[in-house]
Amino acid sequence: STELKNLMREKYIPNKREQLTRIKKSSASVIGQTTVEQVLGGMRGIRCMWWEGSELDAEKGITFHGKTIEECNRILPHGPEQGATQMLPESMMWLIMTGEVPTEKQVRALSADLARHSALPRHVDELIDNLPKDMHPMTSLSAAIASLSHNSVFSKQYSDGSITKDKFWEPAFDDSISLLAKIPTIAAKLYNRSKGVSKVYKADESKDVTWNFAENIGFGDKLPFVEMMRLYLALHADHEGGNVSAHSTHLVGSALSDPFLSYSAGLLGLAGPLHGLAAQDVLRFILQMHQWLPKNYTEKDVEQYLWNWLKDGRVVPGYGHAVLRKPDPRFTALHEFSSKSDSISKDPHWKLVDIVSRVAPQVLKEHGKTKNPFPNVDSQSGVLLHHYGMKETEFYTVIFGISRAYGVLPQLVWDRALGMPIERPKSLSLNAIEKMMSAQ
Ligand code: AMX
Repeated sequence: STELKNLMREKYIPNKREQLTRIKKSSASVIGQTTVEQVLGGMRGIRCMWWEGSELDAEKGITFHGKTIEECNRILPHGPEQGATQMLPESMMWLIMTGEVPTEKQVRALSADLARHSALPRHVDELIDNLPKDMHPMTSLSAAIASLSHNSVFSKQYSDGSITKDKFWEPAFDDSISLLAKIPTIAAKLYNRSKGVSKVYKADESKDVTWNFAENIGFGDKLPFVEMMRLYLALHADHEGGNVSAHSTHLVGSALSDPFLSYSAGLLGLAGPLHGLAAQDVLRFILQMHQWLPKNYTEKDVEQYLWNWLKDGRVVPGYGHAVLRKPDPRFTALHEFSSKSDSISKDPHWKLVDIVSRVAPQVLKEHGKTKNPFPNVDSQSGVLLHHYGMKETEFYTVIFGISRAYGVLPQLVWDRALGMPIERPKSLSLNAIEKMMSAQ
């Protein structure tokens, strides 16, 4: 991470600061208007937030500094093994932070650095050991990440007054690297603990983060699992700034809470069923449906199941999106990966996911409520983990939580590098809204 930090200091930050100064000269320019519908409708479409690493288009889906998932997977450095074809989350993080594609050498050095910083302080180990074993792992993950704040370089330097505002990004960068290095250790400890396995995390500096994580949770000898996990972690990293996990991390960070506290908040948002928890809900939904369906079921049977589900007033997990109006390209990328794999494409649960992805959009269109009847990333992701033997559905959002850190922490570093202020949008009561409306 030393090279990345040096590049940030010498090249990227001065350039961006210059751009910001330029923009601020005409910052009274109007780029949008706010309607009452937006204020009461979850702030959809209000252009009021700065986010650098990725952009979400309703039709085309996510791009990372203008690059599609397919492009990223082609040009970003892959794993160190012969024949590895999937981008690494470390590579994606570099792209998100700098806007440039790292070299293989740069990524290997970053992976080694993350391995070096992967050990947990004793108090975090002890905290986890004292949590109820049946606590949801997202609650435990967030608590453990918050407790790393105890060792935050940012908090320490801020409170002893040893840094000035223009240098805030430096300890925020160090904390972010430390968090990225330790989150797989925490997740592995939680996973192993839930299975009654006690294991000290060992990270090999010649391997990437995903390989080390897989090794520590007992999947290390299966390259197909590692490759799937690399793709999974890289493509869940960032989805623009307005989603709950990204926005809450950014918001809490704007109060100069350190990266551990900020991301702990982001994880708590990810733990909601309308956001990241959908990953676990989908798999449970698919397993339940599979049990209910007759042995030689048809698309008609699936359709019937979906209607019964909707008539009970429930949402179909893994479908719909606040911004997207087309199938999620992250879904498509995972679907392509699966279709090319002989073993996944023969998995009866994956086959059902595939059939649902063709039947549900029609049903949801006819149901007439959701603005986007297409599959989102969560409708595909859990079944892949399940296929390779990770049957503990509660951990699916934890994997998502490892990934999201690669996208939102670079933004947090940028927030500090450009001296972004505390966020404080204007809120309105219904009375105030009515008054403003009648005055028009
Ligand atoms: N099944 C049934 N109904 C749905 C639906 C779905 N998959 N998606 C949306 N609807 C309903 C909404 O509940 C809402 O109904 P209401 O008017 O009675 O409250 C109506 O359709 C309009 O909603 P919308 O404008 O299309 O969606 P939104 O922007 O309010 O919410 C989302 C987006 C993702 C929360 C919603 O589509 C949903 O609940 N999907 C299922 C959960 C899910 O897959 N979440 C993961 C999203 C991706 C992620 O963050 N990881």
